[in-house]
Amino acid sequence: MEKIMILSEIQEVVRECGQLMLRADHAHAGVENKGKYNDLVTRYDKAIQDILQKRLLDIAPDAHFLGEEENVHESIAKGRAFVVDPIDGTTNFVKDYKCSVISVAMTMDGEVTLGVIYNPYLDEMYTAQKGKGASCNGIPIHVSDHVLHEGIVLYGSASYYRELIDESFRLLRLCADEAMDIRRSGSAAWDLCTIAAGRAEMFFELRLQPWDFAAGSLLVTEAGGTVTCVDGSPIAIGKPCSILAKGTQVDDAFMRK
Ligand code: 2AM
Ligand code: CA
Ligand code: CA
Ligand code: CA
Repeated sequence: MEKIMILSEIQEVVRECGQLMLRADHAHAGVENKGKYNDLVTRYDKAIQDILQKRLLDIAPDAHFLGEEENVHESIAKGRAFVVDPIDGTTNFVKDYKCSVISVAMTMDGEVTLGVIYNPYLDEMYTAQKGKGASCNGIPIHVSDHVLHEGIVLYGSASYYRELIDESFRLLRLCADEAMDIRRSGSAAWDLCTIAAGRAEMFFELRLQPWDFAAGSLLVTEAGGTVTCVDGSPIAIGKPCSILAKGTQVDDAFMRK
């Protein structure tokens, strides 16, 4: 099937799922933890993943499916696959903090070919197609060309990975010396949209999962930016990775001193 048609069908289902988030009954969200007290899931995470799984596999029945919830963790190494985070920013969602997104990537042999991220609170639909650029609500987007001294650094601090806190904050301290200001949204996929849209200059977070960064990494690269591991090596979509995304004029060598 034509990629352009797949892209519009993905947007349609993602938009519907966004309506579910906006209409959520937060008093009865069915909040549970997945082992650690701060690793949350709600009935909305599960319901949205179920809808996405069914509808995306209707669009491309041959595809594999990798989603955060309910142990649907198929390999994406070969052939077509969907990589889905039904709600990125679940803690924000539980708090009704209104900063959570739906993230869907389509991959071919482990490479992202389509990325869709929807922020229902801002009604912003981010899309990227490999080799064809990135857009927000149909308008092309570009990463920032500011240097870090005039820039904002976004970060995720991995409070749920206690063993990574010291290293996260060490890197954050380095960023505080280089950048104009610092932000933490609580949604890695949203942070990648923010970099792709040129609203901030650099993002890093240690040990993200494929569903956190698959779609967003294509958005950033198609918007003219760079996405690597924090150590500067190339990212691989099928496994956990510490992500660093940036605009065109950011020198991130200080992160590796
Ligand atoms: P989530 O809301 O889909 O779980 C923010 O630091 C990023 O970390 C978000 O993308 C968030 O995704 C993810 N995150 C939050 N809690 C987490 C946990 N317990 N384990 C791994 N990732 C988590
Ligand atoms: Ca989660
Ligand atoms: Ca996530
Ligand atoms: Ca999630």
